[in-house]
Formats: sequence, structure tokens, C-alpha cells
Amino acid sequence: MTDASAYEPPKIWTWDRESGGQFASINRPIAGATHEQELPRGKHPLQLYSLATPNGVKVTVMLEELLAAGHSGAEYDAYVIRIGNGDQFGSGFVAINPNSKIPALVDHSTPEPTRVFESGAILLYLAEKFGAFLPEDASARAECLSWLFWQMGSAPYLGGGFGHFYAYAPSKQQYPIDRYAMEVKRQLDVLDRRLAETRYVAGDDYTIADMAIWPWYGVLTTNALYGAAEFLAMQDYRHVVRWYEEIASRDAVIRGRKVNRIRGPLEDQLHERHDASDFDLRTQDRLEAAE
Ligand SMILES: N[C@@H](CCC(=O)N[C@@H](CS)C(=O)NCC(=O)O)C(=O)O
Repeated sequence: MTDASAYEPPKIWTWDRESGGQFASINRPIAGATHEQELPRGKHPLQLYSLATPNGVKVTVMLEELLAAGHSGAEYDAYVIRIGNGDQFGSGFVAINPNSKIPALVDHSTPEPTRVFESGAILLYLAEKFGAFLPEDASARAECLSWLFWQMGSAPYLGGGFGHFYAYAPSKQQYPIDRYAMEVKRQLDVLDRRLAETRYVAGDDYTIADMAIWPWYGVLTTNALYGAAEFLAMQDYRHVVRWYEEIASRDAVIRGRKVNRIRGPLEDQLHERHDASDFDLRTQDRLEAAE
């Protein structure tokens, strides 16, 4: 066990700007904008401001799935918000998401522009707007929304809890890693038992519940998230692995994962997306070769 008595909390907590760890430079105990920064706007009604993290990928996959299903009204412009540089604290972004986190969407097709923040709310907004990837039958819809909200409540234990202490904290401490590994493995068992019964999370059909859960608990089966596949014995969750692989091979998922990606192989990075042709013409390998 780690020595949990090493830190004696003071009577009143104060902000130590040098607390260390990845992301310490952007974490703050106060909300609101830090600087003036307008958001760019493209030609389509839907404007997405995001980054290809698990929460961002949910939305770009949904938009690419809608387009693949023939919903041409889902054409969108996607701009990168570099959270490592503090873009989420710019005045324009804070105006569309007072919580300063990606993803955030603005729909200009409504009488007044509609802002939507929180990835779950964005998935639900788009599913209702286009009548897609959300069952109409009340019971099936309730099952889908239950799993959608399961993700929203569960993933902070995976990302903010396990991922933070396993991959990002300035030192490895057994107590928080044990606590969150146990909870994440319990969650994975919940998902694995469900996927032993059904092809997709909400039943026979692929829905926004899969789109929300897959970038977190699916990608965890590879080493792409926190490099923890071996540590968490991900191969044991064989129904999750089967479901991960099936969804990973969908064309819209392959495309959606590239949008707003600023790390990894250059051919997988499409920083801004304005048109379907951008996947062929404007990935970073193409742009850098043309320079
Ligand atoms: N519950 C939110 C979480 C969004 C979130 O945590 N976004 C992260 C990136 S994955 C972010 O923008 N972090 C920047 C920051 O915390 O300053 C959602 O599902 O949209």
C-alpha cells in the first residue's frame, strides 16, 4: 500500500499551480473565459468545435454515420479546439459551452442558432433531429438511453479516475490505481455480460449508445487508451472485444476517428473537416507533402 498519511489537507484548500502531472497547466478551479477568441464558422448549418479524444470521436462518428445513412443535412464543418493550448477557455468557445470542454456543436439551421454541449446531449440532439440511431419504440428507446446515460455516469471513473492515476499523475500511487481499476473492471464486466446477450449495447441495432460507449470501453481493449490493455486483462472481456472489432471496421467509424485528430500517423489526421473529399485530399500527410 502507498502511505496515505503523507498529505495532511490544510484547513482551506488553495490552488497550487505547480501541482504537476499531465494537464496540470490547463486545470483551473474557476470557470469562465480567460481570453477573447472568436470561433471560426464554415458554410454548413452544423458547426462542430472538438478534438479527437474519446468524447470528441463520439460526435464525429455520429455525423459520419448520419451522412453514410443518406442524411445530407448532417454535412458539417469541424474545427479543432486544442485543449492543451487552452482554446476551450476562449470567449467564443465558453459562449457555446460554459463548461469549457469539447465537444460543442452549434446548429445554425434553427431560427436562432442552437448550441449543444456534453457529448451525450449532442448525440441525442442529432438522433432526434434526423430520426436515426435511436429506437422509436418506447421500451427500446428507454434501453438505448439507459446505456447512453450509463456511459455518461461511468466514464469519469475510467478517464478522470483510472486513466488519470494510471497514465497521467506525476507519480504512481497504489491506492487510487487499485480503487479505480476495480471499478473499471466491474464496469467492463457489466458491459461484457450485456454484450454476451445482444449484438449491440441496446439490442439488435447499432445506436447512439454504442457510439458513446465504444470510444471509451471499446478502444480500451487496444492499447490506444492509457496503454492499459494488459494491465486490465482486456482479452478476458471477449464480448467487448468482439463488439469493439465489429464497430471498428465500419467506414463511418474509420472516417469519424480521423476528424480533429492532431496526433498519430499523419494519414489519420484530418484537423479540419469541411467536405467529404477532405478525407482524400486534406489529411496531414497530403497537406505536408504539398508544402
Ligand atoms: N462530460 C463531457 C466531458 C467532456 C470532456 O471531459 N472533454 C475533455 C476532453 S475528452 C476536455 O475538453 N478537457 C479540457 C479541459 O478539461 O480543460 C462530455 O461527455 O462531453
